[in-house]
Amino acid sequence: MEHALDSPAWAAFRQFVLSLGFSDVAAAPVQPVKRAQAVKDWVAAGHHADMHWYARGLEKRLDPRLVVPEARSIIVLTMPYHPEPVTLAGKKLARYACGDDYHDVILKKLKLCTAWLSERVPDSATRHYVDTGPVLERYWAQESGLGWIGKNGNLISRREGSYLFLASMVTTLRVPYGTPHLDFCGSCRACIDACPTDAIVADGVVDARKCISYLTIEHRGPFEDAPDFSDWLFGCDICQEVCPWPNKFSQPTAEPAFLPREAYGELTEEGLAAMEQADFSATFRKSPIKRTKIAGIQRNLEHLQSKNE
Ligand code: B12
Ligand code: SF4
Ligand code: SF4
Repeated sequence: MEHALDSPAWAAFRQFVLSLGFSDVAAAPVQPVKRAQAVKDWVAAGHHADMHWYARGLEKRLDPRLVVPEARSIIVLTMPYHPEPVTLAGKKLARYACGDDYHDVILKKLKLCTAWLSERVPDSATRHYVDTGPVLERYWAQESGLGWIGKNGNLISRREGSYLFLASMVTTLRVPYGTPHLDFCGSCRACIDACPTDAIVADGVVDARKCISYLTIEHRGPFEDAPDFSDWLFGCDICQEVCPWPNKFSQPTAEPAFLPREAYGELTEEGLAAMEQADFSATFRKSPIKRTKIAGIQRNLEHLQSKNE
C-alpha cells in the first residue's frame, strides 16, 4: 500500500475524527517553520517567563522531523470548548477550564485517531499531541488552513471563532493538504487595546510575564508587583471576548466533559479561601485548575481581594 492517504481515505478519516467530537481537521506538509525567527525572538526576549521547558524544547518545535523522523505531514484538529462566561467563587474563570481537563479528554480521542491511521497503513508512524508536545500548534493550524493567528495570539476560525482547543498529529503519511489561511484581523486592534496588562507587545506576540493567564496558572510562588487581574481568578479570556470573530460565531461545545461544573457557581469566596487540601482535590478532580495546586488558587484569590480593598 502506498505510504499515503488518498482523498477518499482522507474523507473517511475526517468522518471518523468528526464522529469523536472534533469540529474540524486539516493538514499541512512538514516544512521548515517560516516564522522560526519570531519564535526564537520570543524566547530570546524572555517572553516565556519561567516556562524553561519551552526553551529546552525549541529545536524540536522548529523541526517536526526531530519529533518523528521522516515526518511528512502535520494533521491539526480543533475541538470547541464552552463559549459562555463562567465563574468560580464569584470570580472570573477562563472558559476552557470550566469542565474536565482537556489534555485527558482529547488524548483519549487522539489515541483512536492514531490507531485508525496505523490500521489503515500499518507501516506508518504517527505521534499525537495536545498542548504539551513540542509542536507549534497554532502555526500548523494556520498552515493547514483551519484559521489564522490573530493579533491576540490565538488561532481564529472564521466559522467557529477562537474558543477552540488544538491537537496535532505528526505523521510519516502523505495526506491531502489545506492551504495556509489568510489573516482576517485587518485594521482591528480591539484585543491589544483591551488587554489590561499590555501583555500583547506586538501583533500576535504575547509577553507571558505580563499575561494574566500565565500569572494565574503557570507562575509558582508569591507575586511580586503583579498587576491587577481584573477579577480573573484562573486564566483570562479578555482578548478573545473583545474579538468580533469568536463572539459572532461560537457554537456550544458538543463535549459534555467541557460543560461548566455546577459546584463552581455554589462555591463562595470564603469557601475557597478556607478550603483544605482534601476538599480541593475533590472539587477540582480531573479539572485543569488542579495545575495551580491549592496554594496557587488561594494566592490568586488573595491577590484579587487585595486589589479590591
Ligand atoms: C506557552 C503557551 C501559553 C503561554 C504563552 C502564550 C502565547 N501567546 O504564546 C501562556 C501561559 C501565557 C498561555 C496562555 C493562553 N493559552 Co496557551 N499555550 C501555550 C503553548 C503550550 C505554546 C504556545 C507557544 O508556542 N508560544 C510561543 C510563541 C512564540 O508561539 P506563537 O504565538 O505560536 O508564535 C507565533 C506568533 O509569534 C506568530 N507571529 C510572529 N510574527 C507575527 C506577526 C503577526 C502579524 C501575527 C498575527 C503573528 C505573528 O508567529 C509565531 C509562530 O507561529 C500552546 C500549545 C502548543 N503546543 O502550541 C498553548 C495554546 C496556544 N494555549 C491555548 C489557550 C487556550 C490559551 C489561553 C486562551 C488560556 C486562557 N484562557 O487563559 C491563553 C491565551 C493567551 C494569549 N493571548 O495567547 C490554546 C490556544 C487555542 C487557540 N484557539 O489558539 C493552545 C494551542 C493549547 C491547546 N492545545 O489548545 N499559553
Ligand atoms: S489573556 Fe488576558 S492578559 Fe493575556 S494577553 Fe489576553 S487579555 Fe492580555
Ligand atoms: S480583536 Fe481584532 S485584532 Fe484582535 S484577534 Fe480579534 S480581529 Fe484580530
